[in-house]
Amino acid sequence: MEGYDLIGDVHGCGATLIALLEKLGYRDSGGVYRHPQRKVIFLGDLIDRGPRIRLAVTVARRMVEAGEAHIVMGNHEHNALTYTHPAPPDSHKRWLCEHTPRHNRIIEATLAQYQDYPSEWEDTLAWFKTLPLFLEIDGIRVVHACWDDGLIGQLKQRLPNGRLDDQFLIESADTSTEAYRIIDRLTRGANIPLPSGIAIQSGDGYTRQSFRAHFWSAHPEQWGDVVFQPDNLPGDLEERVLSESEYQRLSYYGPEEPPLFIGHYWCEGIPALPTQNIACLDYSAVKYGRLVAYRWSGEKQLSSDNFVWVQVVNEG
Ligand SMILES: [Mn+2]
Repeated sequence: MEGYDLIGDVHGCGATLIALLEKLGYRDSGGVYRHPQRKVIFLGDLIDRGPRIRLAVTVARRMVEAGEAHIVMGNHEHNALTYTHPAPPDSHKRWLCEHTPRHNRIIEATLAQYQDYPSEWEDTLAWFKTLPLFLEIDGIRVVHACWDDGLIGQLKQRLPNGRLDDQFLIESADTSTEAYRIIDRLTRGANIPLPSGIAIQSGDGYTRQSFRAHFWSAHPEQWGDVVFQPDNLPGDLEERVLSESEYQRLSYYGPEEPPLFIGHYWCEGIPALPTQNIACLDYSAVKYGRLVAYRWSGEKQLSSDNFVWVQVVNEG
């Protein structure tokens, strides 16, 4: 074993995933992509938005089940689980995640593409439920959006291998619970609410009332020190001072920690490292960006020379 190839958010770009695997030297053998010396780690968010969701899931799942890859759960897999899980009888809801227009839209492409394959969809949901929320393996760490040591410690006490059980899934749909705080932070990262009346119209057509904050600034003072998303903050909000409670709610991952790989943040442009021990591999593949991998071979200090990517191919 030489190392791991970590692959960012695929979001249904199944043909592009195959192109990236082939560029990395993986070959289809008996329906499973394999490399003689390496294994893949997927960072979650295989589904939603893109045109070849079933292909993306099938390629990744076959690799995981054959022992050729690992994977962590993304917020879109978690959403799919709560969207399709009935709410407990004592609640006022029908589903754990209510079928609002916004939630319907997020999962629309996935439901459409599995529409004629209901048993495959059920089986896929059952597989999603087995995906761990984090990995610590051979000296690296992997999580979809944010590594928070305190919350991961709490999670390990309840679920030592990081895999959901039904009780935890149900609890995670209730914003007042510890399970919600854990899933939200690990798969969605820290979001800081914008002042009331201010919203961001982001490039993907969604309106956001909060912005995504990162977790690698040792002493952030202003909103601009932690913002991590493609859309700029409106007006002069970059200079707005972080309040004490905003500051206290942030996570922090220091430079002495093991290398960490994340997806989730819709980066744009040429892949770059935010710090020497953190790589974000989500480069907005589905918006005709890049599907990005990091080729890790044991180094403690990451290098931007180890990014490998393909432009999104014609998925039609
Ligand atoms: Mn995500």
